[in-house]
Amino acid sequence: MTANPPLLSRQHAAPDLGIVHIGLGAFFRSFGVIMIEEAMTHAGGDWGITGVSLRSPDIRDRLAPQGNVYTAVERGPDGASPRIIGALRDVIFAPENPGALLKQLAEPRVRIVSLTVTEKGYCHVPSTGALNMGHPDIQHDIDHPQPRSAIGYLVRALDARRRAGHRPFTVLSCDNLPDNGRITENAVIGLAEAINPELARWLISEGRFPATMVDRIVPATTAADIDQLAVQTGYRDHAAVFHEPFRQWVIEDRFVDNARPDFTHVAGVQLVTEVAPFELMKVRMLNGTHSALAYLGYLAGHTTIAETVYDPVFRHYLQQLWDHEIIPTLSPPEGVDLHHYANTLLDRYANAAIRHKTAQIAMDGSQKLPQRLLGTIADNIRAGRVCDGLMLAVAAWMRYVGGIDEAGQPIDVSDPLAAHLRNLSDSSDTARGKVNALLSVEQVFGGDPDERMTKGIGQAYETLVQMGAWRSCKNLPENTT
Ligand code: CS2
Repeated sequence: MTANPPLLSRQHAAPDLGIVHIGLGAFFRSFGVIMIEEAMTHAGGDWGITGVSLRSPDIRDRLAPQGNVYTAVERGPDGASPRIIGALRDVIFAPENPGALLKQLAEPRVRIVSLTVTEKGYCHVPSTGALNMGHPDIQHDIDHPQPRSAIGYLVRALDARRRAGHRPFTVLSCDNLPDNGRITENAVIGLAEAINPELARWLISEGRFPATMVDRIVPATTAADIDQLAVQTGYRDHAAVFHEPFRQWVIEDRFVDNARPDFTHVAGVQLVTEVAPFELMKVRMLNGTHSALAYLGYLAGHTTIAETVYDPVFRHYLQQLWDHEIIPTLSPPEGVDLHHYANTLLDRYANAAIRHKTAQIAMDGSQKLPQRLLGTIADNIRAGRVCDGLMLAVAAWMRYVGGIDEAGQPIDVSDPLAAHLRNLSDSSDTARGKVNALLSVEQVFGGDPDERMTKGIGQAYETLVQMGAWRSCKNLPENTT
């Protein structure tokens, strides 16, 4: 790999360290790093970022030869605009040197530790939100001072700060989980209690875990993206990211000692006292329909979300979901018109410059379904509303995790429960048998799935088997509730 010094280089000296970010994927490099950099440009402050990868050295190896500078390319319907980002100072691959990461996290100048570790990174039970004490990484982290999980790093580093008489850092979850602040707080305090109850007490009184809602569509970078950028700019950026123009970051303004970047002049950031209505809106309206389109679109042979919504059958299905099955379950955040929000989402999905793969969104469904689809279904059932479209989406997930597509080809299912889900699906030859087996997964569906849900998903699954995803959507009765 060659660095390209004159073209791809830091325009200013790297800012001093203020934030450690765990889970340095394409999303945070397209989102938080950019907005934090803008905050420093407008208002100053030492909020330089150390990025951390827990699972692979790949991004560290791509960024290091470039001095941790990278290009973020905004792709809109009218073209692509690249921009060089310099707020990242350093990248640590944690398993290589856990001690170095713990040391950095314990430094008092680190005032915020932000996280994008995906749903499964919280080691919680998706159907309840509680820390999964039986999770192998949590078990490991209780017994070993050098952690494996993000939660383990937070707890050990917070303990080091407490022992040294320092203030805790704010833990800022930026994952798509409703009440992500509370889930993070439960996980951190749950593990702290198992390690040292005194630490847990300190965190209950001094720790801060603000909730956030994050939103920007960022597909995984491909080799073709990097080639295309090289043609446009004349340099090869091995860590480039490609994102849509839209961005929204709603943050609960509750930081340790009020220490945070000044976001006053940063477009798309809202500091609020209550994130929950924004998060529920986003997780159900955006992520819920994303998952529905991912499973159904994939089964129907569509590769990207844009392709799926260009298909009139899926576009109609999507509109039905919003109008009749999702919006009726929500209370809009102040000043937001949910139908207008849905129109904006449709424009974003239809942005063909963003090749967001259905297979990418389909990943980790067992961790995503409860907050994206199942809560909405439960609310509809409680209110006596029909929600056949959402049931069809869950049935499509069940088809997907069964591992064979409509043409009889294998599906590469990526999910922490993939093997278990496949076994359950294979445990019966009948549609109903498969559905019932999958509904027994407590982590996803809770203890006792509602009878109407069982029936609805069962019927939807049979329809999917008989007529395939496209015709199942086409034949879905108009929802008039
Ligand atoms: C997507 C999200 O991959 C997925 O599951 O639904 O990454 C989605 O693109 C973002 O949440 C948009 O903000």
